[in-house]
Amino acid sequence: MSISQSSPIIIVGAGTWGTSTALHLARQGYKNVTLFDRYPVPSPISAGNDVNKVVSPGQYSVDQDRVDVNTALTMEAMKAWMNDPLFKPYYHDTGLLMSANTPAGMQRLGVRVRPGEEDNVVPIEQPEDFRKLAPSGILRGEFPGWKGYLTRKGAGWAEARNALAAAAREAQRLGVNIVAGGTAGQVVTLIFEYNDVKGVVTADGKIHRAERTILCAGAAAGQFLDFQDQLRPTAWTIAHIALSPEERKQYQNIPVIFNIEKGFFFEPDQNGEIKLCDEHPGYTNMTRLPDGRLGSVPFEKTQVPKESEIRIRALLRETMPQLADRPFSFARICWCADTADREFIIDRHPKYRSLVLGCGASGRGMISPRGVMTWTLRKCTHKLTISAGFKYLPTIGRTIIDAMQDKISPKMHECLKWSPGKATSRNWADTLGRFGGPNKVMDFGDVSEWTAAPQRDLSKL
Ligand code: FAD
Ligand code: FSA
Repeated sequence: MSISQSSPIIIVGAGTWGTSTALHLARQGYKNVTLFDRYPVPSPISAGNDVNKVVSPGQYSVDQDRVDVNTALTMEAMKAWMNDPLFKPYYHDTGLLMSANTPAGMQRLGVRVRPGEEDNVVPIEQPEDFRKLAPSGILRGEFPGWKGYLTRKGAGWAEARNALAAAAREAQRLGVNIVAGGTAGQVVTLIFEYNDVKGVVTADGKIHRAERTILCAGAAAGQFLDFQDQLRPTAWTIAHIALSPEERKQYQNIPVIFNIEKGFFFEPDQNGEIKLCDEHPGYTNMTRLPDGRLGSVPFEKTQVPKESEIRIRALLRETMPQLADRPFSFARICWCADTADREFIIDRHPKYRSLVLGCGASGRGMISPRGVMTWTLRKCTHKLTISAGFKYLPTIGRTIIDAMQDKISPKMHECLKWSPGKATSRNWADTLGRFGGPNKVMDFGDVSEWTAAPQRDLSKL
């Protein structure tokens, strides 16, 4: 049954993708949209509730159809970060350094830059070239074995939480009903009826019926629907260190420094803190589920494993050793949902046709060893290997609505469709092509020691 602009539509999850969907529904004139979240926006458990996120036109596949789909999605998002008045204020075009330091990492990075032929993408191979990426004395490290390339313009970072909150405010201004926080916002179940989904029930016992229900619950999506092992909640690790007011100015205007085997960091945020992540294949929390199956179950924690702290400090020792022993001012684990091939799931459910899925937003990336591919950008050939879910905040909602309206192109549908076949006999420990740490998926069940960074109310940052 087709819907009209006044049909009731419910979105579960006011995180990155749910908020984007609400915004685009409102922009397209839909008048009866309700966005539910367990927490007030920005939710402390949203992966997008973070000071900053990398924004870049990353390419990640060897398959031409996927390259085309990714190009369409990333170009649309990049254009919006640079031109949409709602998002433009939150985008910082600082440039992005992508690097690695072992032969395997470098092969995955696939850098094939011919110096001098492309002014915007330049190889960075010597320690002094890395050090020159920031004002003198900031990147003081030895960068041992690091090699990579700098994209000078057209890549950088976004003020993640601020952009997410702005998108939610704009959706609300355009008429979206946001029910966030408390029992009224917490969805406990979808309403399964006549082989379809007809809305949601919230923790206050209320029944909310809808003609379309859009599931954008990030790492929690598997609580509402049997994804047949398509989603693996997986967590990564974030820490902040605080700079003095004098240091803040000195550390500004540096590109995002990203090593796909060690981690990444950004220039200081508006509070004068530097955010750092150690890179690794992720942490699961494998648990026996009530139905007897094994699954990774997300939980909240504003600390990181001590082993993650050690990795973050190792990253600092190689890059900014002067900060390597500084205490963390904040730390948190951050959950995403990885599909078996790291592709997104944006589709109408094949059985429950009124249910639309905007799921699996973990970083897309090259998963197979044959993924050593170079591609040509003007005269220079190179490849970026990551294309994760936050950067699509300004535009992904439009694609999710296309799926809802059956307007998605066949090529895009093929790429993003509900595909339990890809998850048959899924290996939960698959690194999915990621590097870093022990080069294997870790499990929180094996973690005995955590940091003791100061606690902070994440919704008030
Ligand atoms: P979320 O933003 O997590 O939203 C899910 C929402 O569902 C939350 O608001 C939650 O409160 C809500 N919810 C959960 N349960 C319920 C319930 N029962 N009822 C109602 N609501 C509920 N991407 C990039 O592009 N660049 C980066 O640099 C980058 N860095 C990252 C670093 C880390 C450490 C991590 C973990 C991810 C990173 N990502 C990055 C990926 C990106 O953050 C995610 O892909 C994206 O934010 C996921 O969006 P989402 O809407 O699917 O999930
Ligand atoms: O350029 C990007 O999209 C960065 S994604 C950051 C990250 O932490 C990954 O490095 C990690 O592997 C995971 O996908 C979560 O996001």
